[in-house]
Amino acid sequence: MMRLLVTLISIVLAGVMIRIAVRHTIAPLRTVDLTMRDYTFNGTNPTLTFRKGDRVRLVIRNVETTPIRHNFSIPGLNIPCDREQGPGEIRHVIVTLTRPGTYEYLCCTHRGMKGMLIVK
Ligand SMILES: [Cu+2]
Repeated sequence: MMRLLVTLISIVLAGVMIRIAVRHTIAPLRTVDLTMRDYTFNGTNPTLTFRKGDRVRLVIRNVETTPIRHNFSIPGLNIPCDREQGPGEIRHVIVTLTRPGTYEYLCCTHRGMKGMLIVK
């Protein structure tokens, strides 16, 4: 009887542990490509929309056909300007979006080369 009780309690505890583990599972990494060309991101400076908690990998690529250099940053998310990227160079930025809000992504080198990133 006692052994049965211990077994039942163990099963219930295991279920609770599994439920807690699932709830705290890290969100999958979502990859977003940003190309830099003609002083724009992806040609249109698109608004990028995410949900709170999303983990995002930004793949930022300079695809200019002339020797124009760009430099990516998201000041509001503490993603600083880095060294300038020449044509063909790629920078990866991985960020977890923990705070809802509207943020600006931009090129540090060229004023007006920017778009919005929204976390809902
Ligand atoms: Cu630029």
